[in-house]
Amino acid sequence: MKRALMFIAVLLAAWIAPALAADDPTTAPVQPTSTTESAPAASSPADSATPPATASAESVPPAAPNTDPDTIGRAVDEEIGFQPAATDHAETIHGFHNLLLVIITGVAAFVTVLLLWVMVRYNARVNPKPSTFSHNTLIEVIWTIVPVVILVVIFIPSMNVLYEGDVVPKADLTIKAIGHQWNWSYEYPDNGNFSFLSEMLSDDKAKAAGEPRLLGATTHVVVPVGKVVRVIVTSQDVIHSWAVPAFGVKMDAVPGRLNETWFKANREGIFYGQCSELCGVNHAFMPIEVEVVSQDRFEQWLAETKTKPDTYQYSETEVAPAASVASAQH
Ligand SMILES: [Cu+2]
Repeated sequence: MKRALMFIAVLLAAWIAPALAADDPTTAPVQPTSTTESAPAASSPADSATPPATASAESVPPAAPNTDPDTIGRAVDEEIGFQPAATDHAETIHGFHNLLLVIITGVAAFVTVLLLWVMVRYNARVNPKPSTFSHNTLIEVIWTIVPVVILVVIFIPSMNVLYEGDVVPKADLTIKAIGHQWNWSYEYPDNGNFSFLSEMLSDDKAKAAGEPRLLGATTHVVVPVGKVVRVIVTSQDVIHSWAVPAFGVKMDAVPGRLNETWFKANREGIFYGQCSELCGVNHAFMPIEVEVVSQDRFEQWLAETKTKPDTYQYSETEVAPAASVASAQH
């Protein structure tokens, strides 16, 4: 008993000590928050990966980053849990997560109580003469049936979530996301067939633009609100992953393969994501920025892209709109 208590004490100490150390500003690692002094303007993601310890960015007036959870999809200080869902599919995923949380908490609590009860009530000192029976039909039936019921309860909504994410409904719009080491490029095949590159903003530029550090991108994926957007995801070099948490979307970008996912944003705003497949040294510096706008604003943006040939490159050939592609498939 004494040894067991000592073991628990050692475990607690090992758990508490790093937590205390993290509170101590002298030993805590520097947190990469947006208020951290930033490095001089980096010309490429590679530069910003290793910022020098100087602070010459004070001349840039800091714009207040948007932290309104209704119009922004990003991690916010002092929040816990998921980013607010911006699609019905993300809502479904959150619901499934909450169900699993209840089940796993119940199971863990039950097993813990059972274990403690056995340790206290049936240890060698309290119960020196143990019983010798080895079978009990009722309890064996229960411990077989109950886990099966729990698994079935998990299985049904789990398949629902998988199916919903996997089967693309009739798309209003198709975009193509291509992963590169280390940025994303996008194609809008059924809106004039243009393409553009989207790179991470340097710390200074992000600060000036009121964009979150490491999440702001030079160009945004612009899509209309309430429309089914099919995203074709692929890669040019290694495996990346196109992920936007608020949409409940995460799809691997595999070279030589076209993967498909979709989302239908239910409100306007800016939603951030990141490459979510370890793809190399600058993996952390290829953000995704999706701007969900009204149909009118979307059309305005499409018109604007024609006036910026340096940013948006139009292809000679226009491809068939998504609607006719979809009908040709079915
Ligand atoms: Cu990547």
